[in-house]
Amino acid sequence: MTKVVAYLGLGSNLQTPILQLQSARNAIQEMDAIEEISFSSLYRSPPMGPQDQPDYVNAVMEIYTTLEALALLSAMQQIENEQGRVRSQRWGARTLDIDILLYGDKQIHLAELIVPHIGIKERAFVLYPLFEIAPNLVIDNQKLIDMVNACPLNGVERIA
Ligand code: ROI
Repeated sequence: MTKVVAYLGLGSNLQTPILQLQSARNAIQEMDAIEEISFSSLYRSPPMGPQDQPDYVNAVMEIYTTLEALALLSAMQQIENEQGRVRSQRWGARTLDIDILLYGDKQIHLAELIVPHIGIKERAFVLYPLFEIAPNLVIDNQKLIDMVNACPLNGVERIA
């Protein structure tokens, strides 16, 4: 089985977000088909989208996985659901969101999964934690550091 390096973006703004992320990290670590390589600091970030919702806590996790991309996606959705994720309003508050940001250097264009994740470039709450743990990444021929330098922090701050 080949081991792929993947990056996951985690976010929560309900039900004690820091605990949501810690519990998601534990659940991911416990999977046989996944091995944690690194986990970024936690970052507090103002909501992107509707502003009448609490601030988010975001982080990025680097893993080895033997799961295919779609199997990884459904495993992450299962963890979201186990932690009480309810999909109500588009871009609304959520207890837990786990996005596949990168899956090796694969380009995936399926209805249910687009990788590299489309939001990476514009989202400070993804770029800054990703840069913290993988400063030398190149995504679609563009250096991550250049994306970071082109993206203002927009209120994102590392939680001490
Ligand atoms: N905004 C922030 N700051 N962090 C998120 O993780 C996040 N996730 C989302 C939307 C609703 C787009 N806004 C977000 O899905």
